Amino acid sequence: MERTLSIVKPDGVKRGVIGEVIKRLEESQINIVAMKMIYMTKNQAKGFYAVHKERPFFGSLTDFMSSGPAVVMVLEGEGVIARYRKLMGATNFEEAEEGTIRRDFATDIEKNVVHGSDAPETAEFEINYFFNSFEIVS
Ligand code: 3AN
Repeated sequence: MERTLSIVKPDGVKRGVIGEVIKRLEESQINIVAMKMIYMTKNQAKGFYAVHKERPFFGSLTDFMSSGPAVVMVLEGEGVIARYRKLMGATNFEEAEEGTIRRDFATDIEKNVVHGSDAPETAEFEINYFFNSFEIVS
């Protein structure tokens, strides 16, 4: 059974699409096994995105991710990493398929509404970054 970390980013929370993201997860029969609202500090955002620390957009990305509340969720199911990434759509919303979350709601390559882990190893790191085992139901 695979797990992945989902984030409704600060732009998604501000624009009122938490419910829309959850609705799409439920419609796709993706199980939510943990969920909470967080407000990351700049340092917490830097730790979360440490893999991108050499990228030119790192400063701006971590400013954005610490600019307001976000909702973090753990999703569970067979092939859930790929299934959730398909629901999200491409990083650049202009290239995302019709009907995906980013195509429908993103306004910017950086402010792209949602995050989803891209592999089992990153999922494990990202889930442990925000949740302890008692916060995840099975
Ligand atoms: P994804 O979230 O689709 O897996 P990553 O992991 O390549 O994309 O990038 C992490 C985050 O960094 C993206 N969600 C987006 O917010 C931001 N980002 C990625 N590429 C760019 C870019 N070229 N310019 C600005 N921000 C970017």
